Amino acid sequence: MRIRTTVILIAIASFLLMLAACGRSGPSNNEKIIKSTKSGDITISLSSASGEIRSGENDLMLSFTGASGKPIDMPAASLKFHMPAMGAMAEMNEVAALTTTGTPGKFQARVNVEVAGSWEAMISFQGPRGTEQATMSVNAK
Ligand SMILES: [Cu+2]
Repeated sequence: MRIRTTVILIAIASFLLMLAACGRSGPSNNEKIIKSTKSGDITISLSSASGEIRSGENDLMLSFTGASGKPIDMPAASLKFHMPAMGAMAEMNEVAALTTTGTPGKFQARVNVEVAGSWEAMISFQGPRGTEQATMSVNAK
């Protein structure tokens, strides 16, 4: 009886340890895709914890993945949000500050989106064909 209890306790303890380890390694699990687009075999995704872009300061993720969905090395990338001139409103360009993360092809993007509305997310990166550009329309709330 005592031995069996000990064995069960060890089993429970290892299970909890395993859960804790998995939880720690997976902060990317609470990322929601805002938008993605493809350039050749490369998928470019913008994501955030809320899955939204809001007017004001944003902490986003910019990810480049290969055909198989695996992270790919991305030596250089840039991201800016562009809104064309509308009426009396001059065009706006908000450049995101990108920092690398522990995952290849994944950057943390901090950007101040001045106003709510439709923006063009303009991405430039070093692809297999040299410098490539991609754009996606996003909506800031
Ligand atoms: Cu505008």
